Amino acid sequence: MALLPILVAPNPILKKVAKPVTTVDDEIRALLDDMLETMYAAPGIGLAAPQVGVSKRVLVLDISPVDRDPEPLKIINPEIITKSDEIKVYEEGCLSFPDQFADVKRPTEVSVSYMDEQGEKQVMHADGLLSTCIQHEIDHLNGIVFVDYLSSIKRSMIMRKLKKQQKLDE
Ligand code: K1U
Ligand code: ZN
Repeated sequence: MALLPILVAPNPILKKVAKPVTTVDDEIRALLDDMLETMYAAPGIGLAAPQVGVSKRVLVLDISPVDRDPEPLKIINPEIITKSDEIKVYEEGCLSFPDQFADVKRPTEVSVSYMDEQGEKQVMHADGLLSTCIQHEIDHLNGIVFVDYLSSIKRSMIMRKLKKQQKLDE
């Protein structure tokens, strides 16, 4: 297993539409394991492959509380098949936008089809934080980041803060 570097915005890979996985093989399973290790170390509750520079439709999640057993989810080629009409607001963060948070409106519940690490088709129904997180991660696979939902003023403020921080880190 390996810790992978997480890309920070602005980075063109974060704006690309990721490619579907055609074969679930050991390379994809190793990527999923490395992504989970990277997510736990960050720490985060989700991570999409483009965030580690891999433009493939792969993501990992674990929303279990820190004092409980881990409940990792490894998700390949996810597709949202139903969305609730009800919308909720959640203050989101993103590992590619360190220390930046903003309210984002999304459907309260979604159903998602995907392949697991054995290449078996699965369907999950998600509500609460799992719903927010999986929608956020699927957005990453489509080149969409949470600041895309904000007003241009709020987005510019966040991008300015990130660039300032990156200069200080250089
Ligand atoms: O995609 C990412 O960058 C991961 C992101 C997922 C996410 C968080 C909140 C709402 C939607 C999607 C994160 O994990 S940010 C870090 C975070 O939220 C967190 C970190 C440690 C403990 C609990 C939460
Ligand atoms: Zn993110």
